[in-house]
Amino acid sequence: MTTATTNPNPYRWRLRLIALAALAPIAGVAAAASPKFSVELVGGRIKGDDTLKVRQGDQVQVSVVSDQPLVLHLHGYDIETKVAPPAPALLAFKADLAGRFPVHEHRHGPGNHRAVMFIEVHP
Ligand SMILES: [Cu+2]
Repeated sequence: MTTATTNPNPYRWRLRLIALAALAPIAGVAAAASPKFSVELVGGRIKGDDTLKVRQGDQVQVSVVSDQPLVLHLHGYDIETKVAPPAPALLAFKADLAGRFPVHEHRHGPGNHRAVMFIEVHP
């Protein structure tokens, strides 16, 4: 006398595992990127494009060289970075806030508070 055994189809489980494995790379794409920029300031003015574009959530790194000492102030995020030539300075932050933010230069004396570049954080 034989007992009937339930026979769960092993192929069905295998197919589910394949489906999960296929989804994993898609989840990876949504992870935050780490964009890196290099900018050069001459006389407090940027050479090239004055707008850096990143995505919200990115870990952003901006390497800055300048021919004169100054302090960069990223408004909105309220981050200050001192630039002391000839060493490059690093402005690093996590782009949590979306929007267009000016980076000011702060130097001693009047009239030295103006935007040298902009950082656009796109949602
Ligand atoms: Cu400022």
